[in-house]
Amino acid sequence: MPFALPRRRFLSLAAVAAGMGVAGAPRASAQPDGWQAIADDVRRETQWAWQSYVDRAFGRDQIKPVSGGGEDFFAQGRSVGLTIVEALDTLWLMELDAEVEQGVDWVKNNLSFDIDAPFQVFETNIRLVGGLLSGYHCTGEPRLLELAVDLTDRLMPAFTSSPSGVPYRYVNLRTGAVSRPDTNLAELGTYITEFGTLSELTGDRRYYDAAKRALQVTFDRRSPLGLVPYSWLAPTGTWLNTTATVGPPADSYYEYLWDGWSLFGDGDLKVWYETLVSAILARQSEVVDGRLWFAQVDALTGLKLSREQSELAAYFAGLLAEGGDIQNGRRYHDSWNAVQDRYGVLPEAIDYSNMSVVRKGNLLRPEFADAALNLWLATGDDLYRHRAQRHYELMKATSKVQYGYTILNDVTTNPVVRGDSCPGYWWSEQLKYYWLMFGQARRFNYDDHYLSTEGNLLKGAVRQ
Ligand code: IFL
Repeated sequence: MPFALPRRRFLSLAAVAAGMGVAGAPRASAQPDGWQAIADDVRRETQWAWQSYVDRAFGRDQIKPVSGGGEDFFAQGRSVGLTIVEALDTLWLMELDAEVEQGVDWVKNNLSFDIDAPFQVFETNIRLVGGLLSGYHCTGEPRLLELAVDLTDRLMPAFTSSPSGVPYRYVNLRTGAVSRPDTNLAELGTYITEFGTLSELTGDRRYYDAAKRALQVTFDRRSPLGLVPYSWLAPTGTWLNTTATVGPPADSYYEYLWDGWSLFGDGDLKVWYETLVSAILARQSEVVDGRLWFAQVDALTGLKLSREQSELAAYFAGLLAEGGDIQNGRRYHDSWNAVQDRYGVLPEAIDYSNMSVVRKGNLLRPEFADAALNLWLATGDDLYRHRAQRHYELMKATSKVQYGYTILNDVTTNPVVRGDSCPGYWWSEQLKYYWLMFGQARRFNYDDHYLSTEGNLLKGAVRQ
């Protein structure tokens, strides 16, 4: 049976036309201007870091950029070339075609998912399934799609073994054995764009339906205040706590409600997004010293439980803008920009009641740049390019080491304290966001595109 969901294009522009707050705003474009020098710099840094990865850790999941070794991400001793898969579409958008070929060749000759080890379903989906699909979308290489289908079929027992349809957290890729029934909103609800893309490409609805069911179960069980706690038990599809947050481990659940609507035109998802986000704005938002933040609250009583704000929550500024609420998106990004002004590189978490640092590291996080890109695309306001430029310069000044870019263990000291790891998402996310904002990305459709929570391009590649 062919997969047939109504597609809806130019959604954000339609939202603008519907009077959602930005009518008349100049649209972001890729016209030549003074940004080219910094775009070239981003491309050079990417090429240099890629070469180090090839020289020192090719095929390993991640490079250790200080010591020059490699490390595994999903399972000890079982690297699956995560960095390669994550980097493919970024390299392609930058027209680094020799590097793309090098990566695709490695995947074709080496990558197999017949692995007798439990893999985290969420990370496997957003990083590997998404990376393979975006690589396929950009290059048209059929092996990438074959591998995405094979891998997703191996993930499916996480959904089909659960009576509620809410997926288990881990699945053994070879045996299909599932584990960790205790899960959370992000890990149970961040599938619909990758699985839906796969359903479109294969004509097999099972993927889309499985992803949507988990969203539906959790939406239907929202609290009477319209809030969804973050901790869940997979087989029963019931809450394990009552705390609601827009940060981890809930974050990308909200993204994928909007994204599923944006990509596939599924009106249910739009209603679910709007219902939940209006409850979040009503119950979780708080203004402190003129800055907008989102508290962790009790989903039943609305009581504020914590004013700790994870850096990862910065994505919400961009999501609000994508969903048409430009004003709150701008305000929330302003709040995070105040943190950038105060500390330079953003710490992993702050207490917004007094702007103090709660967690001192920064795992090369992309969320501030992600939100800047989405706000720039929605408003055309160069303010967001300037903020992203500062983000890039701060990263370069603090994270660049001998063999690439590393996470930081403490951003509050001078000099910063460095770790020795380069997460896969760094290749898929901020390098791409910077490039799209600063460069004239000839291979990117600025009017009609989709970037996943991991920055994977699933729509909008311009292939000549
Ligand atoms: O994997 C990344 C992705 O953006 C996500 N969560 C966290 C990571 C980056 O901080 O959805």
